Amino acid sequence: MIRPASSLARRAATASSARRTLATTARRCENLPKSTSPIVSKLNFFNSVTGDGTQIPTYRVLDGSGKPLEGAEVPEIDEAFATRMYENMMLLPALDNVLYNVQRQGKISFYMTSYGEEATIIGSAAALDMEDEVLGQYREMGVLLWRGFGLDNVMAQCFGTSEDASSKGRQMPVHFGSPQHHFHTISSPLATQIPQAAGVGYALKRDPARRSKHIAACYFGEGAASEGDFHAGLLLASTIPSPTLFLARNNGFAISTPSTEQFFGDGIAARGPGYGIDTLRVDGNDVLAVLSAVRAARQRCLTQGRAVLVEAMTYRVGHHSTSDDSYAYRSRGEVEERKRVDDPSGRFRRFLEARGWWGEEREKEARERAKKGVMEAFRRAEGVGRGELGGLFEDVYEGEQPWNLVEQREELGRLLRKYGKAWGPWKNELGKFRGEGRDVMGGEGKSA
Ligand SMILES: Cc1ncc(C[n+]2csc(CCOP(=O)(O)OP(=O)(O)O)c2C)c(N)n1
Ligand SMILES: [Mg+2]
Repeated sequence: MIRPASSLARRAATASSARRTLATTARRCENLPKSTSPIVSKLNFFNSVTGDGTQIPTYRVLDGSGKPLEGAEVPEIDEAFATRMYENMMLLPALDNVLYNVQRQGKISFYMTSYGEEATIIGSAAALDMEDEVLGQYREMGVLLWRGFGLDNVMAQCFGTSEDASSKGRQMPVHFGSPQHHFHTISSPLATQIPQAAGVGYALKRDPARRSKHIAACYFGEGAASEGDFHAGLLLASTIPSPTLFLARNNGFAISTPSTEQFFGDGIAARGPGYGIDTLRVDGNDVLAVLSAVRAARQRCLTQGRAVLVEAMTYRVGHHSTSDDSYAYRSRGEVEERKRVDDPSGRFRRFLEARGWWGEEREKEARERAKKGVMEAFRRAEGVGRGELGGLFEDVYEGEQPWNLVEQREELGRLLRKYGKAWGPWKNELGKFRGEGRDVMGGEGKSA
């Protein structure tokens, strides 16, 4: 029987629609909701980012003797840039030597050194744009030095003098901050800078004047990465994409806790892919590898408008801070051995010498210049003194002072009138302030 053409077409259409329905059902059976995960029939647990159980590799340019590895691409640097990096790496320990001892003499209350981490800090600072927003943890003074903050500002902050541009002498030492240098003020509670950085990165992306030009660069230790804020920050930057570079300084310790007790997985880098974040592990004692890694990571942040995680592997040679004696939990031998086998400055110096960019004469001259500059700044800061005591209550809020601060200021005044001259430690402290606290005590500081 010959069917009319229209009926044939109808049947063909019905058959094709049935095929489509079948195919859709089959796809639904194979695939998972909201996922394109391939289906497998083998039960296979996994616990490795690399897929084959090996550790995430570490990117390196220079070997231990400062020679480029075979096949390694030496980043583009000229003599002036390279020697500037080296001189900044040299300035850090010159400052650390003096400020550590100054704290020991009781002239400042606290200090933290960067010994051993010079390559991570200076290499990354040199890779950033001077106007990238930096959110540090506390061991990143070198970023400010690289940006031209200057020794006088370092000393003013650590001594808490009236010239302290970071916080008018009202913060703990090493809690630097400088809007002019795009360096957000350090805060002591660990990891708070990490979600803040995701927000700063997002603000940069929303600002037409800075979009695709600047990134937020966030430094933190591997210890801080155990805080909830680390996870909050990375998730935030991953789901609300922003040009944020997360730079983990894995220096082996969170005060006395060795990194072996801080995580069971493959360091901090292993966590990046969990958040869908491009990640790289770099030898943090190889300044050229850090320079290349951070330059590339920064570029990736800008072109993709997304976060990147870099884990720099290094070693904290100094004690955690002046409140710590690390020989209570690690041997002197271990520290000496690390210094001997891998001194980041020595490694870079050998590279510079091989290029004919550095030598004994320049080394001596630069060392003397660094030491002299630090000593001069130290002596200057020692003579400056603090601002008015009442400044303690200012600038927290704009406009009228809230009632609770007014009450606290009055209470301090009452206590100082009573004990300020009678109790040695307070008398001593008051003497350091301009006006010796009279602005808070009122009148002549008579006893109550
Ligand atoms: C929320 C919070 N918990 C604890 C501390 C005390 N604390 C200060 S530094 C530190 C160790 C941090 O180690 P890491 O992040 O690895 O940085 P590193 O000192 O090694 O540079 C701890 C536990 C703190 N400041 N804030
Ligand atoms: Mg650490």
